[in-house]
Amino acid sequence: MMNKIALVTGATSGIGKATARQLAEKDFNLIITGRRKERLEELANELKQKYNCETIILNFDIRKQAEVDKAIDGLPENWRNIDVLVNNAGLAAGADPIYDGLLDDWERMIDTNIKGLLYISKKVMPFMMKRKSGHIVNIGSIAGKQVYPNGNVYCATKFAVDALTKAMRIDLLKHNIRVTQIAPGAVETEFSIVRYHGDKDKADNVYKGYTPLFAEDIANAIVFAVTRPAHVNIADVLIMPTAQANPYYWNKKL
Ligand code: NDP
Ligand code: 8X3
Repeated sequence: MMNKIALVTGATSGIGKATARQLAEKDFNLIITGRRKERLEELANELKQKYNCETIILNFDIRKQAEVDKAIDGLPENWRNIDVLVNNAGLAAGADPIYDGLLDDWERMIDTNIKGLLYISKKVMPFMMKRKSGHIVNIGSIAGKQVYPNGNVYCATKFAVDALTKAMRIDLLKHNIRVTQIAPGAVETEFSIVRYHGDKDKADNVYKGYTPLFAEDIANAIVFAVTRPAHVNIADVLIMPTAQANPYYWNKKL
């Protein structure tokens, strides 16, 4: 029997990369996406060597609908039987009061976290609907459950992911497609370096005084969700470090 196929967006780093590794370990074949092509190539080689995993690399910017369409249209026929879509690619850009926010940051977040997720889902859902089978996992955030100071537009994009997850679950119900949201708190990845526009000191500061989550912790939850029996849908999982109660309350030892 053919191995299952998972498409993981944003697999060049952090949660997406850890998820690709753990799915390969569970015998999935993988379609991995991102803008940094060399990283995708390195990961594909690693997965082949360690797990004998067949991998297809799709190198595109998820904000560009034409690039998304071209990449998915170019998939070989037998790779269109995608069992699992992990909508992970995303970012925060900036952490300023809304009146100081940069338009470019806002547009990057809206275009990636909301529109990018929609573009790729629009292309993959028909494959799943045709087979009356599939599982979509959207990576939301604690920021999509509670708004916090200076989180404004990032929080709005993750509230949108929360809403889209619920909406997908309703509309895809009759097509037998499972929809899961995994909503992490603080995970140490490249996330904060991106958010603070490359300022490593500011990024490091986010994870000081406590043990944050690691990308592998979130990958564990994703793999758990997508390996449940066919009649079980893990709908929504909020995961935080033990030292975080919500966006406001922390047990930091500084
Ligand atoms: P990383 O910065 O480590 O990884 C982000 C991934 O998204 C990279 O692979 C990046 O690939 C990809 N990506 C970003 N923009 C684009 C784009 N325009 N086109 C294609 N791919 C893109 O961060 P995380 O692993 O932490 O983030 C993954 C997801 O988890 C995001 O949706 C984030 O919002 C969410 N999240 C993260 C939390 C955290 O604390 N870290 C907490 C809650 C949610 P490349 O740059 O190569 O294109
Ligand atoms: C990332 C977690 O708390 O920085 O989504 O918004 S947080």
